[in-house]
Amino acid sequence: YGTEPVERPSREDDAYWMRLALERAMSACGRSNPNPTVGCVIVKEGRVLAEGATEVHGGRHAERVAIDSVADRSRLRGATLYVTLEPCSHTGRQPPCVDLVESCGFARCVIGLVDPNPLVAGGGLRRLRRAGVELRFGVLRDELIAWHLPFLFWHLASRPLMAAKWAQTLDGQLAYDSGRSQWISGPESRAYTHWLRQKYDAILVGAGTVLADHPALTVRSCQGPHHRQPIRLLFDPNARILSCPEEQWRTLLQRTFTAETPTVLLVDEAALTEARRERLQARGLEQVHLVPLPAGASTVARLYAALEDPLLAERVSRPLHSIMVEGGPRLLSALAEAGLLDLAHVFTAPTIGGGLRYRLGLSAPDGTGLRLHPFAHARLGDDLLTEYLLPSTSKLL
Ligand code: AOF
Ligand code: ZN
Repeated sequence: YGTEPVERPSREDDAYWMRLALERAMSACGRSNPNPTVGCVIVKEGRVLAEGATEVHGGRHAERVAIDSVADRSRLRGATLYVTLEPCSHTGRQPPCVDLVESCGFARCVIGLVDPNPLVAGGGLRRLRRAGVELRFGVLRDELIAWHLPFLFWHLASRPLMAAKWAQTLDGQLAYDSGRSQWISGPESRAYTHWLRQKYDAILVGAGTVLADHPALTVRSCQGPHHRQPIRLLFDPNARILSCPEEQWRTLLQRTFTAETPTVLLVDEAALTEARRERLQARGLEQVHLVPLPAGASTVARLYAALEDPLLAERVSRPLHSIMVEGGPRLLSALAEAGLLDLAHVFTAPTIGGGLRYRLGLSAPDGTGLRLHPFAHARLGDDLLTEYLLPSTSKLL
């Protein structure tokens, strides 16, 4: 994840230690949502004294986790604290980190990003500066923005972040003409996708993808501990899923409606015939929620209104601050065209599909194409991963 540096920084560089703090945060991916998953390392004389990442929502912040792990606090005097986000200066579920940081006598604090939470918003930086701590700010800025984007976006745009994820062939197909899409990218890309899923509060797919792939949409087969499963959101205005053949229905029950995480069916009220409702009710599936789409100007506007509705968050017992859309091309194109995509994770596999059916079908308004801002590149096995911000997202930051 993040941009591969041209020259790997050395241990004398702040970037080296900040990357370690970021890696610490990444190993706790999704654990603290909707709190940002912050990473922290404390370094003295070229060695790591302590490290930490934010605990589950309401738990200790990264700085406190790191500092608490050092029994003899006097060892922290003169050390450098690296933290991906400004230490907080407010009392929330946790006391202000800045009080604790100030009391340790650090010689320097290297801070990644300003916390956009209006309760903090530079307050932590100002406190440390006043206390005479040497500060450095902005190290690894782009990578930290990418990492903390769901949290930043929630404060800057006041709406959930919509991130697209798709795998494509070299000639831009999101599925082969047979409709198969699962095997375009390789195992490394799939492992990365699974890891990434826990960062987002929910995964959204359209009925076409559900009926073609019967996806599980869960976090599995990635390295390290898994912190949580995203909610599954199935967008199915015409209730096609509820009227599929019996054999397919049984497959869906086994794969897509499993009890490990809630599944939400977003359906048009008018398409909800008694028979379709009953099919769901007959099974007593507590983890499956039927949510009618509210009124709106277009289908995607209605979808978005449903996602923003606090009632949905209540049903699934989780705020939905960030959503990853895992295709297919029709849903992705409709969202992009409506200006409702903010970020894209794109895997390109070394395969030529040669077909035409499953491509993004965007009509950019002025015929010049929609230009995205790439912020990270990586090689994953034989695939290339590029991560892009949509133009409206770059403007916010
Ligand atoms: C930090 N370090 O590791 C995190 C911070 O309710 P609370 O007390 O948990 O506060 C949540 C807010 O604290 C959150 O909205 C964000 O502004 C900041 N998160 N701050 O110093 C951390 N996760
Ligand atoms: Zn804090």
